[in-house]
Amino acid sequence: MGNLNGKTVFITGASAGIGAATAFAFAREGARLLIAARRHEKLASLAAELKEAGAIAVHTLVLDVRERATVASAIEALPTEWKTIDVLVNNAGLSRGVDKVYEAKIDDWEEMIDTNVKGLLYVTRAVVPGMVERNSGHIINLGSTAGEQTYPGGAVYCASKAAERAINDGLRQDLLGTAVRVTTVDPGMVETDFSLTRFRGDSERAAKVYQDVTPLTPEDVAETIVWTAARPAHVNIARVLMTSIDQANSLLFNRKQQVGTR
Ligand code: 8X3
Repeated sequence: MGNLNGKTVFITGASAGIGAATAFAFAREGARLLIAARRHEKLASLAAELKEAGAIAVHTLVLDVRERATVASAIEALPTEWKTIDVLVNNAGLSRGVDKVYEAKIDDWEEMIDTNVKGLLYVTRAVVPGMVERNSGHIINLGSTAGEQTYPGGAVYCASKAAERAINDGLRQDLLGTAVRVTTVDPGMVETDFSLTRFRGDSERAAKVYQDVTPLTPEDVAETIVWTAARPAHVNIARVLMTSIDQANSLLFNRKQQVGTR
């Protein structure tokens, strides 16, 4: 698919879910992978598997995107051969809780906004100047159907994804006149640890989210991400909004053949 062979792809939140699936999808294209996440052990085992899957080289970066100073210094300190980033996949993100705004834990808000909005910005700020200088590159942000339509209990998570969409659109305008591309890939329900994280390890509650419905898989999203990156250099896919066949939008699902809300 396109010529991604030998391209350096930087993926945040790469240790699991969509991030890990995206790393494998780029590995199969013969990319060089710079994988970042908070958990070192996960990254180390993933690195070996990615090489087996076809990655030309893999470099791991233990990184919490919420740490502004560390993000800047870690990217600045990358070995020379990893400094030329061709594709940045801003995937790190999470949700916490489904509480009503007037009852929610403020720490949950901080974590979502710090990761999904500020973290994405910190990484973007550190990586994009090099792309502009080289007049080459592609930023692919992970948005969500949640950024397009808010659902009950999701106000702050949805707000963080609406912010991602605004940043994506603003960045594309800021980069007009350069050859740097900007894309947001906005999936609906994807079966990952997303709900387990949202419900802080309550697996029964998390499983209910995917009950009687066929969600997207991380691989579905990963393939779409790689497809956007593999378009010819003059083609910028601005946005891909994608759901499984059992989801119409943020609010409407087909569960057990009965159309209903979340
Ligand atoms: C994840 C989609 O609807 O579960 O971004 O919030 S949803």
